[in-house]
Amino acid sequence: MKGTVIKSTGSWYTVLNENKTIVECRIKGVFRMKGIMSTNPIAVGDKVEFEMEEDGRGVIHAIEERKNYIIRKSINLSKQSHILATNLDQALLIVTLAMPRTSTGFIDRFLLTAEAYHIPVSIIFNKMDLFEEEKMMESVNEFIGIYERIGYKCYRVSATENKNIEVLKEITKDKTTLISGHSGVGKSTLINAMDANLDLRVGEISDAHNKGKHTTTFAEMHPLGYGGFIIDTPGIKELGLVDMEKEEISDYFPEMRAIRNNCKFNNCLHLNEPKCAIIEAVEKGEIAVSRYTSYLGIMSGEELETEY
Ligand SMILES: Nc1nc2c(ncn2[C@@H]2O[C@H](COP(=O)(O)OP(=O)(O)O)[C@@H](O)[C@H]2O)c(=O)[nH]1
Ligand SMILES: [Mg+2]
Ligand SMILES: [Zn+2]
Repeated sequence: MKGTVIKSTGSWYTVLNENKTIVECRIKGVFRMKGIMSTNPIAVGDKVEFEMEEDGRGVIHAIEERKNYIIRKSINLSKQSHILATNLDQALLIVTLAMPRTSTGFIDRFLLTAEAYHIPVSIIFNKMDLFEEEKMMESVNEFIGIYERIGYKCYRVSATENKNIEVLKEITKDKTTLISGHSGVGKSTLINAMDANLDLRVGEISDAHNKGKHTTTFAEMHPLGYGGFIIDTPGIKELGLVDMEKEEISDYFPEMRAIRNNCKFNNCLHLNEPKCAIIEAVEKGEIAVSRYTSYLGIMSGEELETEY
């Protein structure tokens, strides 16, 4: 039988099979992935083959090749990674401009990582009900415009006022979607607004907060009533940064990638080199200063805020 892993707790895997029933499965044999050493052989999103045992449980014996995956690097410097989720169609980055305000540094770091993983991202600006005054709208639009101009799809929504939730349903229908963002931005409220049957707890700080950073966090995949899956990664707001060379980083900033070949030196790092097309674009206001600041921070290896 074939199915999709929707939850994993370590040794047991919850598999939704093709006829929409749920089977608890174990694994048999060794599953190893090319390229990375991971603490978990199978993760949420994996398409697996399994056989039923007499006790009504299953045994997974094969795993389909992954379209993509996201990992979280272990913090203890071992080379092991934890696979958070696989086979994603897209990610929705939930951000807020107040209560709490999501920083451009965090947004840019997330976008960079998703670009490197080849996962398309839409940015969802939640709590828009807080900005109804016209004066405020101006600075809101300016902020959002930075990302719209680069080509990211941006949506202005309010989970509590049920504004623009229909469009979120449209873009998630029949897709596997990762939901990310800081704690408190309204992820659970939004997911509930999209599908009331899910009934996630609002205002709950994830376990990772209480247990500290070293806890292994398992993602969970929720089937949507209207088709598709939502993957929620409790307590994880940052994707593990893929290993990348300094020369590659500007490739993952789409507005830099577009003009990088115009730099005088083909190994230009866009830091202080003469005739650098990217620095010139920042000076002309064609690349946002905040984006370039994020680029410099990432180039210098700066750790972003990692509070949970
Ligand atoms: N004003 C306003 N508050 C919201 C909105 N969405 C969520 N909240 C509030 O933000 C808080 C955190 O929401 P929650 O869904 O738990 O956030 P999560 O940590 O990202 O899952 C709760 O008090 C929600 O009621 C919104 O669209 N507007
Ligand atoms: Mg939540
Ligand atoms: Zn350059």
